[in-house]
Amino acid sequence: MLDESTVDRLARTLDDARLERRAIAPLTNEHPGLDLATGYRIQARGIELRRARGETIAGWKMGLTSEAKRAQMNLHSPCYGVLLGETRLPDGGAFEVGAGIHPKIEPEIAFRTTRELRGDIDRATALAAIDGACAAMEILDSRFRGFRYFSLPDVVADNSSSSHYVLGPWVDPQGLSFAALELRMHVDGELVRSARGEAISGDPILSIVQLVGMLATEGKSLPAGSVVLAGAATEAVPLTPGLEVRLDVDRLGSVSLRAV
Ligand code: OOG
Ligand code: MG
Repeated sequence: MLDESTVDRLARTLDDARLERRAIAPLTNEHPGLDLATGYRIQARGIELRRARGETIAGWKMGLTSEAKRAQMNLHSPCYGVLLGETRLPDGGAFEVGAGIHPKIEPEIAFRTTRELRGDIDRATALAAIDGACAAMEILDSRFRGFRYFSLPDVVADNSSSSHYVLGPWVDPQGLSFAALELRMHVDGELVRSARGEAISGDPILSIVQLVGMLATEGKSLPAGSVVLAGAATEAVPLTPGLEVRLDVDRLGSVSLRAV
């Protein structure tokens, strides 16, 4: 366990790296004993720094909820990060690659909650608490060199590599079998990634259940009105200027973004 002043210093180091678009060494180089709980404390401190500058919490992202992502990152358990409303890009809009360090994009499904969720909940409770689902893409960016082979506490401290996200139009979720929906991500019109919803936590709704359980261990709840990214269904794709990326999800529709 690190003391508060070290947690604060590491959160500021990551915040500066993000603002200055500069990759840094993993925190575990300097602090090999950094554990997951401390990673979440550094994440929370980093979010406090951003809120103090006027950014707002729009929701949460689950990460490493699919086997494809766990294999790509060589990390073996799910994690979460906070979504700041200011990092949402408009559907069909542009993302400036130079505003990041080494950004990647990945296909996701997002949910919107209508009531507070707390503690040990089941799938039916999570489903009953959402009023919208949509096709979504997350832009990840790691503040660590190489974007690879770092530890879970490092990733968590870095807000689970959150950079930006884009949401398609909200759809009524009731009656949909999210596990069966096919996600297809196209780059410049060519299909580059595809998977069924079941790749995400066995069922994307279970990502909400997991998130609520993880928040509960810290005595926190998932507030009403939260956006939840369920985690990528496939490996992420590196973004370079000029790429047009579109995700189509059965029954949910499409979402797109241009890298500039
Ligand atoms: C960690 C974040 C993973 C997802 O959807 O699996 C994530 C990373 O890949 O750097 O957002
Ligand atoms: Mg993601």
